[in-house]
Amino acid sequence: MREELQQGLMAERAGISPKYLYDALGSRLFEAICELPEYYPTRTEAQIMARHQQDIATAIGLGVTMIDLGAGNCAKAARLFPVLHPRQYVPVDISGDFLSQAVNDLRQKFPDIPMHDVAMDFSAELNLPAAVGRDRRLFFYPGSSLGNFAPEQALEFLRRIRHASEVGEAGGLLIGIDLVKDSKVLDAAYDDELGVTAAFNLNMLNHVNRLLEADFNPRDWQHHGFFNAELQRVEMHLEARRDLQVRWADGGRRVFRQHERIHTENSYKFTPEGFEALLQQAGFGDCQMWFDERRWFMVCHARA
Ligand code: AVI
Repeated sequence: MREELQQGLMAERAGISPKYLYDALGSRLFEAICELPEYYPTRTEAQIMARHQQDIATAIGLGVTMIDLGAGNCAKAARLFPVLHPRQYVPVDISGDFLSQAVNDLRQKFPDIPMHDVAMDFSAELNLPAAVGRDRRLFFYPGSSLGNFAPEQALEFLRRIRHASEVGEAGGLLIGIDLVKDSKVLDAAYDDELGVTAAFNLNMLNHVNRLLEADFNPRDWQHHGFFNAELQRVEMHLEARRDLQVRWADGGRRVFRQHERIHTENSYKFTPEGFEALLQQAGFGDCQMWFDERRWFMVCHARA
C-alpha cells in the first residue's frame, strides 16, 4: 500500500488510486453525495429498478443465487427480494464487520432467504467459498461502479464475472451503468454547490497522511471534477493552490508547483451501444436494458 502510494505521488503526473477515497469518513461522505440534488445516479437507478422490477424479475427468472458485489448496507438488493425470491443471497464487501451487521438485520426481515456474507476485495479476485450455490448465479453490480475501472480493467472484471456465473447452470449479471450526457449535468454532479464532493476528494489527503505519515495540508489543495468528453469520463483532481512541498516517512518528498495536479479518480460514462459491445467482448449473451425517461442511466441484464 505504501509502495503503491509513493509510486503514484512520485510519478511525473501524480496520481492516487480512488480506493483511498474510502476511509470511514470518506464512506460517509459518499453516502452524503448520494443524497445531493446534483448527484443523480443513485436515485435514478433506484427509480429504474422500482419502475421495471417486474420486467427485470421476468428477465432473470426466480430462484437465483444472488451475489451482491460491493453490497455495503445491502439495501439495493433487498428492494429486489420481494420480486426475485433468491434461493440464496451472497453479499460481498471488503468491509467485513459492517457487512455482517447489515446481513444480521436483513435476516430478521427475510428469514426464508439463506444468506452467506463474504468479506473480500472482489476487484482483485472472485474466488467464492464452496458454500455459495453454483447454479444460476446472478451477479448484482449496481451504482455504475464499473465506471471507476480503466477500460481494460473493466473488460477483465466482466470476463471474471462471466466465468464465475457459468460454473454450474448458466446465470448472468444485473448491472447499473451511467450514460454519457450533457457535460453541464456531469460537471455539477462531480462538483456540487455545497462542496461535499470537494470534501470527499480532499479527505483522501487526510487518509494518505495516516497511511504514509505524510504532511499534506488539505487547505493547500483545490478540488476539480469535470467531464472529459474526448475520453468519455469524469475526472477528479486535486490542484495545488501554491508552490509547496509534501514529505512522508522514510525521507520521501515531492515538490508541487502552483496549479500542479494529483489525479484521484476516473468515472467512465457509457453509451448503451458501447456497453453492449463491451459485454459481448466479455463473452456475455443476450442483454436487456431499462432506462429512465431522460436516458441518463441504465440497468442492464446480460446472460452468461
Ligand atoms: C462509487 N462511484 C460509482 C462514484 C462515481 O460516481 O464514480 C464515486 C464518486 N466520485 C465522486 N462522486 C461519486
